[in-house]
Amino acid sequence: MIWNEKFECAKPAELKQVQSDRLKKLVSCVYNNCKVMKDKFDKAGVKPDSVKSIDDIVRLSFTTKIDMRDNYPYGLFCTDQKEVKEIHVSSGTTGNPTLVGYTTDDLKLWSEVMARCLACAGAEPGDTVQNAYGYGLFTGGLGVHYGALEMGLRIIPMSSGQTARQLKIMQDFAPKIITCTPSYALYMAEEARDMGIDPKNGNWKIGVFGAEPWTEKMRGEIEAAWNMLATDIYGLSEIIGPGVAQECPNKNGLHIFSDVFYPEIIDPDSGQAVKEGQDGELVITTLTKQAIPLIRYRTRDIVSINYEKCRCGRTSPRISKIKGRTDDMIVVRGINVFPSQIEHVLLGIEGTEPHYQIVVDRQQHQLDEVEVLVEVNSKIFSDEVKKLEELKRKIHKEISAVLSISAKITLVEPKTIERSMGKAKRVVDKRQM
Ligand code: DLL
Repeated sequence: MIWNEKFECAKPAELKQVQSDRLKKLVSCVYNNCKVMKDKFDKAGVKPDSVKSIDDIVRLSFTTKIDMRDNYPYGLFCTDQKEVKEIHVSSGTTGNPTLVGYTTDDLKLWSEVMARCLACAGAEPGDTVQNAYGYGLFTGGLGVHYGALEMGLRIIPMSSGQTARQLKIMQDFAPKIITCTPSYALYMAEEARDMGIDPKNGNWKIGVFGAEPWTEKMRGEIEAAWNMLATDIYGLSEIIGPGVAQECPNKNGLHIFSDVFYPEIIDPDSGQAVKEGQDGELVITTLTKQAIPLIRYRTRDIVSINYEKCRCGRTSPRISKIKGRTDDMIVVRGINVFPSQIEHVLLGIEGTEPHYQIVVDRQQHQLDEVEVLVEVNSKIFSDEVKKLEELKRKIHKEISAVLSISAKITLVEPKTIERSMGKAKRVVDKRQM
């Protein structure tokens, strides 16, 4: 079913009018309510009332993760904190995390776009969904939860992990829809088989998988393992959380809800639009958000876009699956990891050198493993084993606290990590995705 035909199937001219009206309101709102944004407009020499249509968006400055970090925590808010009803945070590049805040209307918007996603994947009111995205500061769990409530689904709020219990609940309550990261879906199938449960055998029909990159090959494996349709959902905390774009059963791109999240695809170096169908960086403007509306936010995710009407009847543009990133962020078990976060930790620990390498690997159908190779200085290296073990434990503790995942720490001799003349190769990703 199509949750909001008015917007998801709007004629292009009508949609453009809606986008233009919303952009005009947005620009005046941020200019009048956010000093940081006002300064940006003034610096670029753009007067809010000179923005007449959505085509004028290209005259506005980009917003980046650095803006979010530099103005942490409240600098980009356009509303009073009393209006903010919920906050979430996701990993930032260094030090400060990225904060997202929602007013009551922002939470309504989140519920609406997530309902559109679940319906787009094939859910119908009355269906049961087992939600195995993490609940908490990560936006996955609550985002799906709000959308499922809005749609009138029966929700099993499992959160992630507890796989044996997850599988038992799944068998007992026969959910039609499963939501989790694609790697967890594969892992669960493997665990099910080990427990003597045939994952093919169940009521489940639809998976709504996202929060990390995955390939068509992985889709094939998940669909075969679970005997279900595996759809892709995309989103990011800064924009709303999950709910930015979603595949329909045709699996030919993710419908992006451009009446509220206006997409542009740019060349990451020049900042200019690329031609339709070409790969580029996805830039999003949140046309109706209140607490932290973002203008031309550089997601760093690489996609292409297609404006043709889809066979499902939706006219909303479709982005390709995420093809990569323009920065060095990696997503491990749905958690965003920036090498700079690890560097930050190491710089604060005596005896380590700022030379390190992160190795990410995934054995067949297992969860991602992270190993951090850390160079220690020669003085430490000649120390007794006990001291080295202590150092290792300290690094492990601090890195796990910052990344929220447990990484294996390997201390290596001075000068063993390959030096680079250009951009250091901090990440070795061995995953066959
Ligand atoms: O991962 C929101 C989300 C939750 C999306 C549940 C889908 C399902 P963040 O933690 O802020 O938010 O991470 C956002 O994760 O910029 C992408 O690089 C990556 N990402 C998210 N969805 C996909 C996907 C959530 N379907 C960052 N495919 C984004 C590939 C994805 N990468």
